[in-house]
Amino acid sequence: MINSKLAEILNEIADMLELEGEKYSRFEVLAYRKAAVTIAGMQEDVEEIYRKGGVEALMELPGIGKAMSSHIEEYVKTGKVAKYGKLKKKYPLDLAGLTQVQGMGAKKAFKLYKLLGVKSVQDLRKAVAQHKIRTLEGFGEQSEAQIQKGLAFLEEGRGRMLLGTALPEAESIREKLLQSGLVERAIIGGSTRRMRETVGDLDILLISSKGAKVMDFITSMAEVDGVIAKGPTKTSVRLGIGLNCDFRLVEKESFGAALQYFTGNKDHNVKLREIAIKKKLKLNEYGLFDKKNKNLAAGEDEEEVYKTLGLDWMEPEMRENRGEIDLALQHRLPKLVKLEDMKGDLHVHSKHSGDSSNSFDEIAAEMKRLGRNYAGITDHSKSEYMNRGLDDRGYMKEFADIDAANDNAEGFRFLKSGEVDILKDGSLDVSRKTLDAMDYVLASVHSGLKDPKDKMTERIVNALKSGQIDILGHPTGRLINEREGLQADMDKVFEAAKDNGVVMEINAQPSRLDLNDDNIMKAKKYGLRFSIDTDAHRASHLQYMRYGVSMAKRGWLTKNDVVNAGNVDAFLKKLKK
Ligand code: DGT
Ligand code: CA
Ligand code: CA
Ligand code: ZN
Repeated sequence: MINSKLAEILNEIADMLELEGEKYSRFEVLAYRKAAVTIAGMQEDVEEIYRKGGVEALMELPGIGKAMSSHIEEYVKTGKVAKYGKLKKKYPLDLAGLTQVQGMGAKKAFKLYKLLGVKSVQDLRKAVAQHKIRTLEGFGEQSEAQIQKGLAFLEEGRGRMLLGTALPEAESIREKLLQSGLVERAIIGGSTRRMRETVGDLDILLISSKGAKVMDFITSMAEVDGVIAKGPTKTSVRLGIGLNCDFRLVEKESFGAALQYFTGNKDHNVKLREIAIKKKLKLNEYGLFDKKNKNLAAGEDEEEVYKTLGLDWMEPEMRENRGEIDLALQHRLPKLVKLEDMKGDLHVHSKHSGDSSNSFDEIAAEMKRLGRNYAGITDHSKSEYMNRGLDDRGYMKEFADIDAANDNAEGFRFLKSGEVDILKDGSLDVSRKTLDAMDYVLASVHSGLKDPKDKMTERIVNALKSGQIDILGHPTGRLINEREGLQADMDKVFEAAKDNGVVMEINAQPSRLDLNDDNIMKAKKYGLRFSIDTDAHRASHLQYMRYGVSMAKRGWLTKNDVVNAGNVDAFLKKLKK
């Protein structure tokens, strides 16, 4: 899948156009950024779209016009974008890498390149270590410390890729393998199957009677950049998107055991193996063997492995050795919420405010396609002036439009809401009257994310206590691999939420996944309820629901814990409670 590489190129073009200054309008730069966001957020391969429907099909994508589609066509055909190459000669620094450092924009990066010759993240690390930045004009000690912090944060997430990037890639590789006619089964295992928020490498299990041909097919795939190891049963490759992928060929009679083993995680497996040993059995990736070396779990399903050991089968999301094995032994596993339970989405942006291109029609059509039948429209409030957030009049006008849309929409319901900013003192950015006109209120913190912990805690707790909030949006404000998010005493936040009946959001954007699994478990202990929302800014984002549901599963949530798992009447009734 070329999406993430292409998005990176378009983004870097935008960076370089910005550096070019007045020669290019803000509008042009924005066009590249918009296209990059669209492409990076797509679950389908743009190459496929182009091959099936040509430039016309590309131009139907939001934010993709004539210029962008011709860049995509060029990239598919030649593997290059000429405009990128030309600009790159003038700006020979790794802007994509450098701008990943928190607080580092293209202009700052270019300045450091001109002054110190910094071309890469590695160079930047050296410059910081040698304290070369603090003495530069316009930088100083504080700014050097900030860059250092950004680098440390980047290091933490190094080599781990967002699930939202890794999973579509894995699925597209799996699809190609199945279509090749060379394999009978292909299953994605490892952390990707467990739906961890980030993935270290992909693990794909295969059954095939044409082993050698399969391995040749794999190493010749367009997605593959380099071959790390190639053997009859195991091949490891480096993918172009910057991730490794392990392929393992498995015998039919070992498939269930292999799938269990390669799904992990490691600690879960170790614990399972101990249980086997206690039963005088041997568990490994080939099977579950008794003393006579007979395979007791020689099926294609991993359920047999669990059953034979006396455990109930459990969903991969639970397999993190956090107590799930004991529950499975006692046949007390929770019945986890499912993607199909999700009938509504309570955090959806529309083009009534500035950072979204969704029309109501597009939202309804895509959600119906996905089997959902109601959407809460949550456009930003006025403090988000960059996104042309709405003032009270703006909301009232939007609510009138929602009434009209509901009159026309068949089998679909829009709810009136807003993503209301929680201001510094914990008050809300919208008048009481407007809040009263909403079906429910979603409120989030978007500013001052670096404020000290006690100040931030007070701000959020004050907002929760106001009695005006129904849902707290993306509660920690983190962006995985980009920024840590706000610092708050989550115990105090959850306590205040419980006292005031506020629902916690699980934001399903792949870079947010906020709350995360640990916080979900913690919040559930406080007796809180949750909403799982896509925070869609484009219709294609509505597909992110699966990441949010998996995060909920990783936090062991059931359908009952989730206010929008079910129809709209059930949700509105739950709100009143
Ligand atoms: P990742 O790739 O870091 O995101 O995480 P995983 O869980 O995909 O880990 P990976 O790719 O190293 O290994 C895939 C699975 O193989 C892992 O989830 C469990 C199993 N596995 C790996 N190493 C061991 C081991 O030393 N012992 C046992 N019992 N299982 C292992
Ligand atoms: Ca892995
Ligand atoms: Ca692996
Ligand atoms: Zn937000």
